[in-house]
Amino acid sequence: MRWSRAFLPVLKETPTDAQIVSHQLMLRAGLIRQTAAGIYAWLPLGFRVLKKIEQVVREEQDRAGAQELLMPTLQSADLWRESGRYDAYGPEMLRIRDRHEREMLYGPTNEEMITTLFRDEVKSYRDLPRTLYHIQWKFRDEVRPRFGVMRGREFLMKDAYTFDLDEAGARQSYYTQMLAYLRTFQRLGIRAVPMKAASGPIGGDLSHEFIVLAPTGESEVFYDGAYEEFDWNQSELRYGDEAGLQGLFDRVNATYAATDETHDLGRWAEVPEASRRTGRGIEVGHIFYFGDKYSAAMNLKVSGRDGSQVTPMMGSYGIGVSRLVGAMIEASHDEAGIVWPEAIAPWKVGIVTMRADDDSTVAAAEGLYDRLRAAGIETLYDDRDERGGVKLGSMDLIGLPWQIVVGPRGVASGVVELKNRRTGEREELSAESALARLAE
Ligand code: 5CA
Repeated sequence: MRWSRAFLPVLKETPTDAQIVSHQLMLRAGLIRQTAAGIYAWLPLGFRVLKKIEQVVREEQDRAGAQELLMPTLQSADLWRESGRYDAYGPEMLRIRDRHEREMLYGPTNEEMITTLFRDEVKSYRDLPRTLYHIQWKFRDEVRPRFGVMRGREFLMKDAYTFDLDEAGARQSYYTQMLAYLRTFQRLGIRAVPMKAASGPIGGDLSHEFIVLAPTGESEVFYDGAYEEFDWNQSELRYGDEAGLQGLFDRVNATYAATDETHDLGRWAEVPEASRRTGRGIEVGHIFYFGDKYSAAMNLKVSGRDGSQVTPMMGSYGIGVSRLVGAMIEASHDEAGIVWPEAIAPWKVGIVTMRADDDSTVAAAEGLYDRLRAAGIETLYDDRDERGGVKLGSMDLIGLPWQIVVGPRGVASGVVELKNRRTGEREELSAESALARLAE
């Protein structure tokens, strides 16, 4: 992408209406613009990041055996009357009437819809277990939307739903999603610690929140530093291996982690002092097992092995995909701007020409841009007619992992400068070597 043709509105000043650094940076670096309270448009740069996060979430769900579908954002009120949640949900639910005076709502979550979809098609124990998910916009009319996409009213969620014949099966499904979550966050390059949660309005007795450490987080957290050592991609952890997954769950339960709501001073005292970690955190995911709460209320039954009627056991599993964009910036930025991990960077490399009025500099930068693109490397080329210093500042602000700075002096001696955004390390090398390095 050429910056001169891009819709990439960066701001020099920090917007005064944004209180936390991720919100400030998302506005300054041109990721989002607010269109109504708690509702945001995703500009091209923000949208690229959102799609990349979504894709990592999708790939890890698929790897764990979940199947993607897509349910609508608008739902019928009748669906929610069946479960009894239409009245229980309260003012967070955005209620709408269509032209025929039918009561509708903008979905805050999809337990009811998935339960009826499943109920209407599935007849036998052979149809279980199943895990279905979608990545779709939700609406919750939060009293105080704040911190940008962190607590929005409209937000993007991955929500998965599991159906099993019995509680033992449902627990395995729960453990499977737990592992998928740990792998998803590890791949995104963030440390998200699973913490036992009070299960809230969704109900159920088995529930964990996944918390990313960040000083601006809404909840206070306490956890064992052992979480910093775990590698959730180790090959011994395999989907389908019941004993292995049980072991994973036992290990998570045995390794202390809690929010202020569930903090247990007795267990905390047993964590070796050197290993105690405290801080604040952002909830990026939440998983729930709720048994037959929806299947019983909505009359979902299948015939069991012995011909009897069985009510499937269910769980639901959410990841705040749009919230993750903010959470990742909270976890990875410096004074100059955002520092994207490579896995989700909007582009891998940014090229900056220091002198847009110098023909040989421009020719070298153009050549490099063509070759990077030919090599399939995602590149943003800042070809704007701006001062070099301004362009370097913008490039730092938007946080691409690599920068190639092309200036007249270097071009004369056959080198460009390759800068690593995270470490700040710079190296002068030939364009060929820079290309080879980035293609690695
Ligand atoms: N039905 C369940 C699981 S699918 C559910 O809705 N869970 S939830 O309420 O915990 O939401 C799942 C995730 O969505 C949360 O962990 C959080 O990361 C994200 N989320 C919830 N509310 C908001 C909001 N107002 N703005 C941004 N993200 C949100």
